Amino acid sequence: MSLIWIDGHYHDRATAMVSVFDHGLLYGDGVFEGIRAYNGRIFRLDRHLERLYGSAKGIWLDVPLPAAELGRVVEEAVGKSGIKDAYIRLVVTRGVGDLGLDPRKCPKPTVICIVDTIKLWPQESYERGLTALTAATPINHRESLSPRIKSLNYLSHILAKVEGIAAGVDEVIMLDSSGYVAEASGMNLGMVKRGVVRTPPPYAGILRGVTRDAILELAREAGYGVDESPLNRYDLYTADEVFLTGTAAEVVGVAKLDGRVIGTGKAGPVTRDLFARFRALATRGD
Ligand code: PXG
Repeated sequence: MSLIWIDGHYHDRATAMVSVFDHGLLYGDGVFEGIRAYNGRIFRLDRHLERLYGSAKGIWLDVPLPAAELGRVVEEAVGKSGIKDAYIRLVVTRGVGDLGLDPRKCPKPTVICIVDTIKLWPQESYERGLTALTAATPINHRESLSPRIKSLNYLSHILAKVEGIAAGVDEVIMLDSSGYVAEASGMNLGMVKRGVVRTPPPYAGILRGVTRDAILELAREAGYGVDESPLNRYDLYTADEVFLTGTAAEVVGVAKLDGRVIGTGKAGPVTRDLFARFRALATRGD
């Protein structure tokens, strides 16, 4: 079952509709967030709202209600849904306009909150680790559509994902147009070398993941070294461990990349430790 709030009204899956003139549909003109609730408690809602409003600002879109109010909508929708372990999708589109691009023709942004159940990778993926390849499709150039903006335009990530599907691997690693490692199709990337957790910095042109930030905090707390600096494929091939982080998957290891076995070829000890720490944090509710 899912519960959907659109501009102040609740719907179920069958009745939740938006106009074909909505610029979110016509042009991918909008922004979104993917959020999780653990046992009814929403994980880092403030961080997600901050990123949503930042993404909206980045595309010159005024969210028609303050962040605190939208936060209350999310809390209420999760409560009403009765779904304790929920996946929440917030979407703000430019709204209904005409068939031209001009955003000024869209007087009212559409605001959507979907509360649904969550589907995870099977347990064995966490133990075995994922297979991955480097996609030929680069991430969007950061001066074009900034990867910091979580926009409704996911085509480059989807095209990368399609490359992975065609090759029969679980995930793809995307590079920027200079060849530096950016992120996976819907997850951030980290690696471990000699006990140091390394990950590309946000300025490298990645989405600054809420899970990524939590993992870096947990890694520091646990006494691992943390290094945010650009990575290339050689760094990943020779890493002791490579892992991916995201709201849906949490923390998952990469066992094989571009045919190279990473480390011992299964989810490594630091990855498993960070996963356990993340689980404890998320279910504790901070
Ligand atoms: N990078 C990108 C490009 C993302 O879309 C992340 C990193 C991880 O960020 P968080 O804040 O979740 O730690 C995301 C996450 C999916 C899916 O199906 C993932 C995302 C959005 C939509 C779908 O895997 N976002």
